[in-house]
Amino acid sequence: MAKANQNELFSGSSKDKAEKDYSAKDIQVLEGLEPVRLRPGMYIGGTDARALHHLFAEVLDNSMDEAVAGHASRIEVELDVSGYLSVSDNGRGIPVDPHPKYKNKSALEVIMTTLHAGGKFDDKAYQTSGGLHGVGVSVVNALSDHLIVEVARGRKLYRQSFKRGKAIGKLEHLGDTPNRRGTKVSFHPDPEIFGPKAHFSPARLFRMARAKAYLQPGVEIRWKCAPELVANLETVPTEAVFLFPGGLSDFLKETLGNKVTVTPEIFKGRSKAETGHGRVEWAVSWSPQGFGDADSFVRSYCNTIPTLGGGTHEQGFRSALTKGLRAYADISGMSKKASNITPDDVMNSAGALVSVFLSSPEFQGQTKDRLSNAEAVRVVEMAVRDPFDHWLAGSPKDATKLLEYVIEQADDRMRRRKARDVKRKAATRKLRLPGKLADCSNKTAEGTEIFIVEGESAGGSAKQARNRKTQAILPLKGKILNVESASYAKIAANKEINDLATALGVGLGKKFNPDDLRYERVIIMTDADVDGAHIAALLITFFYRYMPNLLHEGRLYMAMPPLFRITQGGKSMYANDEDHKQLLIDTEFTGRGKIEIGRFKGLGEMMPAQLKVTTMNPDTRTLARITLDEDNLPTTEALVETLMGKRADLRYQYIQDHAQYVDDLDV
Ligand code: 28F
Repeated sequence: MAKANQNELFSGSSKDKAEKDYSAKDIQVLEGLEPVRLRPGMYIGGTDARALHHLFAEVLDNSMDEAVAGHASRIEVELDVSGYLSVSDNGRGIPVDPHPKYKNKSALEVIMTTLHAGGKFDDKAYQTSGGLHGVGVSVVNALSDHLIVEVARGRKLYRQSFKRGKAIGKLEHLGDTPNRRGTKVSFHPDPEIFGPKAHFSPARLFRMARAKAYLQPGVEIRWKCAPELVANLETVPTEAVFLFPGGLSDFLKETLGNKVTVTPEIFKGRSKAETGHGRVEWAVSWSPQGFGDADSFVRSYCNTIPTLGGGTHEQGFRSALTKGLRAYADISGMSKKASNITPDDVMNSAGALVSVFLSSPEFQGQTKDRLSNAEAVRVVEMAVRDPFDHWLAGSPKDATKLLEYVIEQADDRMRRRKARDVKRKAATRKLRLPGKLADCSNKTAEGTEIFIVEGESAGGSAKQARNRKTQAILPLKGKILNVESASYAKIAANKEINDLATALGVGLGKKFNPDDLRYERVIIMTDADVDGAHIAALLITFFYRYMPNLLHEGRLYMAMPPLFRITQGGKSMYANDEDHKQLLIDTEFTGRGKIEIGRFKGLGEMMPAQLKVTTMNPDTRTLARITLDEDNLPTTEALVETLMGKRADLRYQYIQDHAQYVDDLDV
């Protein structure tokens, strides 16, 4: 996209291509503003101080969009003594030509007075627009008892005033303005909406303006505030200029102050995609003393919008740092010591900032502040991983210091868990454990595992076959509740679920703490038939919903009991499935004599000794670990909902779409 250079922007002489061919025809007009005043909470999350400052964020985001799109280089923010807040930019100026559908209204008036108007849809210049995230300036207009917008465009100056979202007069043509371009919005929040005592907090506005400047290194943000409003605030000046060429790393340096950090240098960088979709910027440093009252912090943004709820961009960042450190451990001969480090260990004392730009951001959560685009995991991980590998390799001494520090975090965590285990193991002994649980005798969770076994008879065999020191057995009677389609009350009242949670030591509801797990591994052991598979699916759904850490940490397994026993003379072996059976017959039973093939109908049919050697003994068994595709969690989420949720129609459709891939359906 055309990027006017600095002086052109100031002199307003740049005839940006987009200015000519962009006009009112591109505005998708949807509806009036009445609903906004009736239910402001629906649009700005409430009418409290946070919501009041959201008005500022909305207007500022539109200026930032112009800057991110490369059309503006300066933004001014001014709070005057009467509580009017104005924001201006030196961008292209909101289009003012007549709107094709509303003949007697300008594009500007349509954008200011209709909801969702001015959606910057599919325009390259707006390919990473934060404004799309917001509800548009018309909401600000509706909730202001007075708003004035000035547009300098095509070397002409225009103005229009509004009262509670309604135009007070026509668009005014104020004549030539050869040296100015851009948009200025001055507004006064409506006391009818926010209450007579509501007022902007200079400190909050100051912080919001400064944060934006870090996020768009090229843009200069000027701050001005009436002296009366900051008289007793030492941290907020009456004037300031924010311009941070170093972007996020300036932000982090300022936050770090003179803290001691593990490595002398901040790990920072920005992706090659200088502007537009896929641009990533980051800065991270590790401080053992923490950051004020927190041990660590992560601040993330999408299109300069703060994502307080985190999201996929943070996931990609954590993943890149964790994988990078593990890889560094491998090449520096520390992989054994580093084998326990988790993303939490890496981030637990980190001060991290990550900013990503996406053309169509998706936000989730109550306050729409969690980024949910699955691609952001890859975009960020791809952008960060290589530079991190180089940063580590570039200063081996510091890299080793950082790795040792993170290993220490992991070791501390394991020690704390072990100490908790001993305490908990003792504590839960007093707990009413389900009678049918055959617990193991080891005092700590480390090295122990619990088998969740389908049916009483298999449970009996398993209790005989197990290693009493390290293996616990919890027989389940038939199928457990499908938690995906059950109410929480129903789940909490379900005996089987409660027995399961108590046996695992994690409790349910408020008492639920996945870290209280009484075993290192949980192994699902069901018959290798349709019912067994269903029970396994129900259990996996329960764990996915109520103990996701089990999956994230790779602690959930499926036992793999054999389907066949092959005997010839005195020799016998076990096969997991048809292919394995054929392979063994072709390779292990080539001698003469009759080959007997026995098929196991279920675990209960197995003698304890057979069950032990084929399925339970860690030295001879095969286990399938159940893991999550960390790069595609939203896909997993949708799949669990489809396969286990209430919507039978979705399941039906899924079966229709995938039936073609099933080859050996044993009905
Ligand atoms: C103080 C707040 O709102 N600045 C803005 C622009 C520029 C354009 C624009 C805005 C195009 C048609 C949707 C101009 N010329 N500051 C601001 N600057 N909106 S808001 O266009 C709106 C879109 O409808 C603009 C060419 N393209 C875009």
